[in-house]
Amino acid sequence: MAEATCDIGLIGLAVMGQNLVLNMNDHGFKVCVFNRTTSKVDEFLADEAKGTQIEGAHSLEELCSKLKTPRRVMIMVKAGDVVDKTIESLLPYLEKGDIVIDGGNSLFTDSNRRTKELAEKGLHYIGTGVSGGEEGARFGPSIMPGGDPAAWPAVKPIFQAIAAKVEDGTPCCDWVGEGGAGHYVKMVHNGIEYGDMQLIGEAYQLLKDGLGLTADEFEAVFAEWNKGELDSYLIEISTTIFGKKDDDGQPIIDKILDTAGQKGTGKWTAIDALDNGMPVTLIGESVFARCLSALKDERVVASKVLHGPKQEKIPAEHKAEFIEEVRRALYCSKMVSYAQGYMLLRSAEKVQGWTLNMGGVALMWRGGCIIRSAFLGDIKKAFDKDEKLTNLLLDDFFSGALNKYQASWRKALIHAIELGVPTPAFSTALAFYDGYRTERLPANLLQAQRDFFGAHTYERLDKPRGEFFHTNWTGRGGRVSSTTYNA
Ligand code: NBP
Repeated sequence: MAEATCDIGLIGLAVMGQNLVLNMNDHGFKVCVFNRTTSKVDEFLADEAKGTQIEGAHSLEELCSKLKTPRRVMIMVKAGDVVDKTIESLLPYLEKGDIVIDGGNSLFTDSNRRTKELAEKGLHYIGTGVSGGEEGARFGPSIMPGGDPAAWPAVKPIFQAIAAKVEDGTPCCDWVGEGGAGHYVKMVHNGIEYGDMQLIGEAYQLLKDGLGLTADEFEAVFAEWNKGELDSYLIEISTTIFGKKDDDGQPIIDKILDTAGQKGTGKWTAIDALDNGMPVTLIGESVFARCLSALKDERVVASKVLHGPKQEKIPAEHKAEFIEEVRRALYCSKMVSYAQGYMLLRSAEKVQGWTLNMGGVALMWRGGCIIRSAFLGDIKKAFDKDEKLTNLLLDDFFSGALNKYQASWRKALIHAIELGVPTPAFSTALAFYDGYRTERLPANLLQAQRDFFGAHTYERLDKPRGEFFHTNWTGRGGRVSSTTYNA
């Protein structure tokens, strides 16, 4: 019988699992590891984990026998059925009070279900988002835990020790909420990441096609942007990417095929937004933009058949002005994207019955993760000022910046249209901004049409909300109207 000396067990020695284990070891926790292909356990112990106190196991039974009770077992495997199968195989070796943690990118509804199913067996479940990729996992990720709150005190010291820290030392990890709340917040994080990346891509293409900037010039422009309002990890790594040369001395960026991949979390965010009736348009457009990029062969054919405007470059004397317009368009669109992401979080609170700490979420995203940025500090301040804030765009700081920059944002888009450069995310952000600030939208006509063809009824400006009217538009319809409900 093995001695139960390990603080935590980790299953899944791929890139995230290995790095999290090494990070836990650095912080003084004794970890026991297991992987389906057990040769990876031996390789890891002989290589990356050599000289550490990390232990290995060749079966789940052995893993569980080496853990102090209550046992803490973290699963870092491919999301989906694999997680359910792994939990199933673990159950015979767990006892009441033990804690199962899923740190992969699981769908939040799976985490809702697993929290309940394990609670029925007397086990505690934590579904946690982990962001920051390989380097984050190794040196400080952003960690977004949810699930069974009873398990949090036992997991908190480990997670907060290994998480990234902001300037004052606060860890980018705190309790998010019950059930799938942690994975939900991670899903929205990933959706926002899709949006940020698409926006940066559109700024790049607009400047490339509009001014013909070279990779070296982009490196300089992005380095400058990274010193101001756009200061962020993604702008920083883009700067490095622009500077990286291939073996022949040419920039690698110019040689990379323009088709984007995706693993599904952006799509989940967009689907959830549709399910909840939330206009999270920028993330939706970002997912579709990746889908369009994947149609490379069709685009090559279409490029020879379909004409755009005669592409005139922006005159050289307007170069600095145009770069600044694009920077402002990027910043304004980013504000809209985050405002939409937070609208989705607000709606999830109502639908799922969670209470999310919005400022706390901004703090968790402030460091360690892919969307980390100075800007998240401003979001945190907005929710510190008013924790019930309905929309970020209504906070003084954000409304002030938008009012100041909106004219430049529009100019950048006018240039995009004139040049024929696709800017789906910039454009949808501006459309949302204009829609959100419009007191009277054309939905009155839409309601009249619905009532005309389907007797769907409408409300009136001159009557209290909740009173529904039907007009016999042609004189031929009956008096019966359709039931009012939202589908
Ligand atoms: P992968 O998502 O590539 O998963 C590989 C791991 O899953 C290996 O340990 C593999 O074991 C195991 N596995 C598979 Br695949 N099928 C299995 C099965 N049927 N039974 C048992 N184990 C199985 O690893 P990752 O990139 O480290 O990501 C782990 C989790 O973290 C995922 O949910 C991912 O979405 C999430 N995540 C990844 C990142 C990132 O940057 N990569 C960032 C944030 C979150 P094997 O060695 O025997 O094949």
